[in-house]
Amino acid sequence: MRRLGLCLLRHMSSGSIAVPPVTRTCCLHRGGFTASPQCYRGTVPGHSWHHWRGVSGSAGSRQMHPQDLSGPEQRLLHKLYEGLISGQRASLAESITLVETQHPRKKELAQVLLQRVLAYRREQESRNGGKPMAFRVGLSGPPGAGKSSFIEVVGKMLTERGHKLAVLAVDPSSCTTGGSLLGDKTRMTELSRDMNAFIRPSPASGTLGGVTRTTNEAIVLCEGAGYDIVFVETVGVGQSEFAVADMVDMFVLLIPPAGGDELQGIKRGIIERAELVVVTKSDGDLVVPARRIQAEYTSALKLLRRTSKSWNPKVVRASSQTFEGIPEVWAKMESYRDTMLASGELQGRRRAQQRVWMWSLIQESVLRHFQTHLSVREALPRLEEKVTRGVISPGLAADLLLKAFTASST
Ligand SMILES: Nc1nc2c(ncn2[C@@H]2O[C@H](COP(=O)(O)OP(=O)(O)OP(=O)(O)O)[C@@H](O)[C@H]2O)c(=O)[nH]1
Ligand SMILES: [Mg+2]
Repeated sequence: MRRLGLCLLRHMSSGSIAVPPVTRTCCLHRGGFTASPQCYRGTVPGHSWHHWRGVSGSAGSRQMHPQDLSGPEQRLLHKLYEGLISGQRASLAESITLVETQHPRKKELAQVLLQRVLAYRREQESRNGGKPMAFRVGLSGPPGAGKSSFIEVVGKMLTERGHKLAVLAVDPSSCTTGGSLLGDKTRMTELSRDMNAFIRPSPASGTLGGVTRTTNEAIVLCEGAGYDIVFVETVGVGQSEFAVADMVDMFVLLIPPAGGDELQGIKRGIIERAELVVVTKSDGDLVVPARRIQAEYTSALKLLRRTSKSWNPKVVRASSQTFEGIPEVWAKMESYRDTMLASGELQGRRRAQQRVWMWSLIQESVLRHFQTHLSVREALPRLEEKVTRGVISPGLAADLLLKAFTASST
C-alpha cells in the first residue's frame, strides 16, 4: 500500500499517472504500464485511447508498475473507468462510492481512477477549445426554501432539452441525523426516474471537509461520465454553503418569501457570494411577499461588493409549482455562464478553486495530524486548563504544543 502511495505521489509530481487496462497485456508484459501506440485503440465505440498518452508521461521508469496493483484491482479500475466514460450510471455510482470510502487502500485506488478521469476530461476540454465541458451550479438556501422542488422542475426541463444533469448533495448534518436523503428523494421523484439525471445524496459519514472533498471529486467523475450540468445542493447550515460556493462556477441562493425571522439564518457573507438570488414559491398568496423580498434583495445586492468584472448579481422570482419564472431563471444562469466564459473569468475561477481546495485539504489533514499526535494529546489537557484559568497566555500554550509536536515529529 505504501508502495502504491509513494508511486502515486511520484507520478503526480511528474504530472503523470498511467494505469492502463489489464486487458491490454501487450503493454503490461513490458514490465511497466507504458502504452504502445497500437494500444491506444479503445474498446468503447467512438472513443479513442489517446488520453492515456496524456497521463502516462514519457519516461518508462516513471510508469506505475503492475505489481503496485493486484489483478482484481486493475480489473476493478478498468471496469469502472470504461463504464464511467461510456456514461453508465452504475459505474458512476460505484466510482463515487470508491472516492467516499474511508478504506486506505481503496482511497488510493480512487485517486488512480480520478487521475485517469481528470486526464480524460482535460483531453476533452482541449478539444473543446479549452472550455469546460460542464457547468457547475451550487444551490443553497435555508431549510425548506424549495431547493429540491426547484431542482426537480429545472432538472426535468433540462433533460427534456437534451442535457444530462447530475445532482449532488452536501449535507454535513446527514453525518449525525441520517441525512435528508429520504426527503430529497421523495421530492425529486420524477427526476430520480429520469435516465438523463443522476442524483446522489450526501455521504452519510464524515466531516464537512471530508464531505466537500468527496463532492469535489464526485463532480469530476460526473463530468467524466458525460453530465454537462452539475447541480450541488446544500442545506443552509454552518459552513457548507461557503464550501459549495468554492467548488462551483455559479452560486445560486434560494430564498423563500418568508418573514424576517426565517431569513435570519442566512449569513450576509453568503449573500455576497451569490451570482443569482431566486425568490422561490412565487405563486398564489405568496406572490406579494415574494415581490417584496425581491425588491429588498435587489437593493441590498447593490450595496455589496462586486465579485465579478463582467456580471452583476440578479434577483428573480420563480415558482416550482406553477413553473412561472423557471425558464427565465435558467436563461439567467446560461447568460451568466456565457458571459463568464467569454471573459475567461470562469476558467480563472476554476483554477483558483483548485488551489484553495488543495490548501484547505492540507490544513485539515495537518490539523488532524497535530490533534492526534501523542505528545500533543499528552500535553493538551494540562495546557488547555491553564489557558482557561488565565495562568498562561493562549500564545504560549500554542507555542508549547507546537514545540512538542515538532520535537517528536523530526
Ligand atoms: N407554494 C409553493 N410551495 C413550494 C414551492 N416549492 C416548494 N414548495 C414547498 O416547500 C416545502 C419545501 O420544499 P423543498 O423543495 O423540499 O425545500 P428544500 O429547500 O429542498 O428543503 P430541505 O432540503 O429540507 O432544506 C415543500 O412542502 C414544498 O411543497 C413552490 O414553488 N410553491
Ligand atoms: Mg432539499
